[in-house]
Amino acid sequence: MKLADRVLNADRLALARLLTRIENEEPEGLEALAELYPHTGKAHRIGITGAPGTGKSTLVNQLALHLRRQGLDGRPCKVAIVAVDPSSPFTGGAILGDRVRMRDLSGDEDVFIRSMASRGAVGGLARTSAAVVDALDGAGFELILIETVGAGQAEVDIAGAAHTTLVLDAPGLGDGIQAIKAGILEIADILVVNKSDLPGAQQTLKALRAAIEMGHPTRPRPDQEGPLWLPPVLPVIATLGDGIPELAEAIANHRTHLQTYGEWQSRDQERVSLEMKQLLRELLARRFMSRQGDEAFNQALQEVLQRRISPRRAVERLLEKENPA
Ligand SMILES: Nc1nc2c(ncn2[C@@H]2O[C@H](COP(=O)(O)OP(=O)(O)OP(=O)(O)O)[C@@H](O)[C@H]2O)c(=O)[nH]1
Ligand SMILES: [Mg+2]
Repeated sequence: MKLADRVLNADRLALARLLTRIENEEPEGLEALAELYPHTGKAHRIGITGAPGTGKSTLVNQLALHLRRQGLDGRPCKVAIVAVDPSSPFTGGAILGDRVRMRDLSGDEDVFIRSMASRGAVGGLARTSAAVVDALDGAGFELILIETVGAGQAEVDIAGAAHTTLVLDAPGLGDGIQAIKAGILEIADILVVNKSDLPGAQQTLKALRAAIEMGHPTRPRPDQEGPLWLPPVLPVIATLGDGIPELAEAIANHRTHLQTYGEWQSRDQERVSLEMKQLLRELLARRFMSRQGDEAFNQALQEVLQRRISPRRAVERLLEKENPA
């Protein structure tokens, strides 16, 4: 049976193999993904980001456990976890959490966990993680939790690939100032103050709520159809699972909001459009290099380094050679 068909038949081993093929950009993986693509579009993609050590993995584990049992509408569902470039191994959070519950999760047929390392390629990371999430969507996982460390633009891009983005903060990180600085507050649909068992949690909650109210006018803007979504700020203790049901409820509310005001479709469209533009750039550049070879490029590069022509002019000339007018 073909790889894509085995994945559609809920063969976990085939799915694991497919994801590896996709990550390595092997033709067999890209082929299978193309076959799976018509089956995608059903998953709710949920991004989880925040500074290193804020408890993302611990929270993702607890959330997966909750969603596995009652989904967002009280019905059990299939949950996938994608940990993108975790600075600590994904299992670290799991092992440090509630051991009994984690064992439940790891033996669960309806939960699939995948860690991805960036191998240094920033654009490549965004691209392959998008493809991995598509594959999981096609494989029938209805809720896909995507954990990324919120430290730079690449992470913001990956989180931007979600329908719902959770931004985690924790007390002792400077009352949310770090999150605001990193520019990740703007991408938050839901803010979580994790480690609410630690001192300072109340201040962090207050600071984030104030920041959200300052940044989001409560009056609807004329260019938007529905009312604005005001990101809730929720206290959670991921290690104990406290606040997880409330978090799931907030995600369900956000989903209803997206679906009611057409934002679900517009977010999907924006995500796919960005992905296609990025692919177009990459494939064109790759095609160009394979036709003209490095030599033409290096020659142009030397001319630029000698200040004879500008980078812009050099690229224009290379393109003219490719497609003489
Ligand atoms: N006190 C307290 N500690 C927590 C809580 N949640 C997580 N931790 C601890 O915080 C540490 C980091 O947790 P992780 O879940 O690995 O954090 P992370 O954000 O995934 O970390 P990276 O992936 O390395 O960025 C671990 O020691 C957890 O046990 C919490 O609610 N309260
Ligand atoms: Mg982690």
